[in-house]
Amino acid sequence: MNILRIATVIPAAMLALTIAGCNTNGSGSFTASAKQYLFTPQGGSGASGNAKKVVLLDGSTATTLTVSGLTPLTQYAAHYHAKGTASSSACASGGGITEGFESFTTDASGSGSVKLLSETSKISGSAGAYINVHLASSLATVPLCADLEQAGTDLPAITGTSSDKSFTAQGGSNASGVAKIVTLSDGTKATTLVVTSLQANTQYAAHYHALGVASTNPCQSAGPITLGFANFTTDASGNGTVRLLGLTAAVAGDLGAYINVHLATDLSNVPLCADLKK
Ligand SMILES: [Cu+2]
Repeated sequence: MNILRIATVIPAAMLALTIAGCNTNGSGSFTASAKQYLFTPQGGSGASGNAKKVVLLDGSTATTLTVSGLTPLTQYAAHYHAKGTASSSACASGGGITEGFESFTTDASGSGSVKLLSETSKISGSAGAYINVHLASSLATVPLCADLEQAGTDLPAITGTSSDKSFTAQGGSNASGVAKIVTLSDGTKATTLVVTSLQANTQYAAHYHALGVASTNPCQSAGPITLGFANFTTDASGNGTVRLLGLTAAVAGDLGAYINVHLATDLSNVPLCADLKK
């Protein structure tokens, strides 16, 4: 494997960005380059797949893992790992986890996919040297690894349009925030929620909701959840950030009428809502 490695590796952070026109605040459109890295089967697993990385202009990176040849109907975990010291080869270097994907379950043919929106700086350079896919029930079993120190393959450029939606305080809260929504031409949507003045050191949940029937005002319409963010915890000042990469179709039209931020321990407590129909 070392024979194939080139002396000067290109850090993931240096992925080229082609900017056709950009605006990181408010609304705007841009073009970003996309790179694909192949997964290499580990331990004779016979599995395969790829990791697609798109570096956005707002400091976030969208990663989609597509894998096949794994054990059917089985739960897997995947992580970005930092470069470790055990080997000069990234996949054998034993580095620590820097960012985790949500666990995912393979279909009846052993294929699966998982998406993650990350803060780019957390997975750049040596902080994002490789991605491992682990058996969720036994993390020591690693059927696939993608070496991100390899050059990767250029994919057709991806265009995006960004739109910022303000959160409105609900129920007497004095919190505030913004939902930064980037709709990408590959059928995904990258959403970053930046919220302030919530309760300090407290866990919150957030979801896209469909338009409900209780009101014509989306935030009062009590519609069902269509896409959920990972729970997040505010800092000592009550500020928090959470990111989500999802399929645009899941929140298209009335399926994505509003985004609520809920107290994780009491979902009926909703301090913030962003009306996406405005
Ligand atoms: Cu909700």
